[in-house]
Amino acid sequence: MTERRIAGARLRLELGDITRSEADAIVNAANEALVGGGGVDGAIHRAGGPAIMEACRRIGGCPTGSAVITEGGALHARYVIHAVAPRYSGRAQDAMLLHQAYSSALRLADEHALRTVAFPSLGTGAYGYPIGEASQIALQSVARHLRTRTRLERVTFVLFSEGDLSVYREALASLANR
Ligand code: AR6
Repeated sequence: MTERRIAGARLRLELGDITRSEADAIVNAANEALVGGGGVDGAIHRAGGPAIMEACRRIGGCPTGSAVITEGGALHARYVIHAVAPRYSGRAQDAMLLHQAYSSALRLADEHALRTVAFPSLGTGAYGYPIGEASQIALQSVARHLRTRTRLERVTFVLFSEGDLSVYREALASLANR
């Protein structure tokens, strides 16, 4: 576990399975149709049960770079925040859309007065975002949010492999103080 304090809150990195997180909300790497899929999305729906998919169906969809919130079903987390990263294309807009996916999720967490939220590495699985660049965008987006007026006390990235964790550790170490 690695941690850094940012404006009184904690930004933490850990290795594990996000479905077991005890945060108030876990973030899902969803698709625009909110229909479920593989990766972390599949794992969250399997662990959380059908109520989450029913809520997604009622919402109907979520454009790339935005996020929606549902109940957490059978998960320990009270909520799931479904955020949609871009499919990596190599174009300049990818970075902006990935940043927006993180900031939309964080805004929803604040709107629901949540204190703790856990993220996976959005976009770096099926959607192909190179993890070196994605990890910097992810941590910068969270750090920027924590420096605003926020109720969040802890944001945790739950990384799924030692390799991913070490990339995020490097990005955290090089995160500027302001
Ligand atoms: N806990 C934490 N991280 C996980 C877990 C888990 N249980 N399982 C996988 N990861 P991906 P994307 C990591 O593909 O790239 C889905 O089909 C994984 O190793 O889940 O945003 C959706 O329905 C990787 O580092 O999300 C969409 O269609 C990271 O989570 C599409 O994939 C993200 O990989 C979204 O693709």
